Amino acid sequence: MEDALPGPKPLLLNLFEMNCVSHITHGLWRLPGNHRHEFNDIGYWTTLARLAEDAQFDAVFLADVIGAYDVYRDGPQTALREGLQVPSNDPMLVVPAMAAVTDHLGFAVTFSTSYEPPFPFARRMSTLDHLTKGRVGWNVVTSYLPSAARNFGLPGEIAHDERYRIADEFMEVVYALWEGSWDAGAVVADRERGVFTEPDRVRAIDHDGTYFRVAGPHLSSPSPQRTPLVVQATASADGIEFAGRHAELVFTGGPDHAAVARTIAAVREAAARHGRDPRSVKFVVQATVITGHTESDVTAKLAAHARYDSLEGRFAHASLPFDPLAHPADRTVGEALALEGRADHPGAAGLPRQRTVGEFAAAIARRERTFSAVGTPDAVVAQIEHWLDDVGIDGINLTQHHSYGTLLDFAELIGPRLRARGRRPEGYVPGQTLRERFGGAGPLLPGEHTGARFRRAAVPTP
Ligand SMILES: Cc1cc2nc3c(=O)[nH]c(=O)nc-3n(C[C@H](O)[C@H](O)[C@@H](O)COP(=O)(O)O)c2cc1C
Repeated sequence: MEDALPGPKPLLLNLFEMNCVSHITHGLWRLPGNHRHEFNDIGYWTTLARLAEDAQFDAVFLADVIGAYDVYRDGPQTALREGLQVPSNDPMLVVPAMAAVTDHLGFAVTFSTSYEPPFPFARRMSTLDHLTKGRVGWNVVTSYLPSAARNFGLPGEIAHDERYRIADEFMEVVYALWEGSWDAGAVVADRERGVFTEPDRVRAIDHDGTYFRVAGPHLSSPSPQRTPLVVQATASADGIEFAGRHAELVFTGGPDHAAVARTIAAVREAAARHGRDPRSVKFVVQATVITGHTESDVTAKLAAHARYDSLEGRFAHASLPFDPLAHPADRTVGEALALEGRADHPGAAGLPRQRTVGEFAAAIARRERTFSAVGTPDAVVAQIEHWLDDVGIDGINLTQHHSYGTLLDFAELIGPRLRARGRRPEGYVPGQTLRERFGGAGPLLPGEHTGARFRRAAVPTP
């Protein structure tokens, strides 16, 4: 008998969030009926989580930054006025609220390896993994804002390659704590003998490295996944190598589909070099979906977005080292930079100096996301299937233009069509950890993963 044909490739589906009013949709917090400004209220998060679980999303993916955007116009004023990722709150702290009102929804939380030490972070993640019964992932980032470095006592940003060296050692420490410090079965909770934990099944890690010295033992007992699902946001050469060693899910992007396909191939090659199954690494991209019952519904949504979109928010988010609004449109970007004394600013390196300021600003104003599906539900589904089958991504982080409208539109118009076409599962698998949801064979890191080397040989039960 011939092997059965494989079914259609399924879509991994995350809702993209940030604990702030304006994440990546500049100015749209003002859209009528948008609840984004309620992010300080725990009710915003519990409502969001319930809706996301009703819509059978795999996870809420929480981005984060640890400094204000202050390059544009030499200060944080524009970011503050626009609500651009400031004010913003800690992403980890909203997870228990969302977990308490859901049973299946996962949570991928961003945390940077560059500034805060690994020991307390490992404990916080273990706590979340326990409280959620294994529904958390960690989006490993190395950060990119110079302002973040200054918040942690450094004069400026750490060089890109060094950030990744720190990140590698950070991973060694947390793997040792999560995978190696406690044996399975160390906690016996034996009332008769008065023993809660068998002391000889827990040990120090005694890490003594270039950037960190951590004694251990880990303070948390092993959580359902031990190491939470390792996610990483990257598109650079250093990042690709790191992803090959560590990432189980890569959040990536690029200027076009071909660039993203190249990154996917490069990470898979790096994973194979590190002895891992290249197909075990999955890829998600940030995606825009704007849909409605009819073409005119879609047109109306686009018109509302155009009305509220903020160009200054986009400039501040892009950390432009000059102000296009302060120059005549026919001046070149190079001339504008020189006039502002910014020709040698690090942020000016990739700017198109020959273009006029007017053309440059217009390009930023109409900048489309690399993955953008706008139209009737059938057209959107066809686009998503093209991304899965032809570009090679595995899933999306859905950009929210409107809370909770974006989610409700997807739930009503796109989710059922994806399920009918075999692109989404029919419901959740009870008790599944986030690692299993994203393709893992079990709740723990696979044996060939870099982190599994930190496991101690199983101790036989006496
Ligand atoms: C798709 C994508 C999403 C990212 N999201 C975040 C984020 O939420 N917070 C953050 O500090 N950095 C984020 N980063 C940047 C990372 O911090 C990364 O360390 C930075 O150096 C850019 O990645 P790369 O240089 O390895 O491509 C993101 C990067 C990419 C490519």
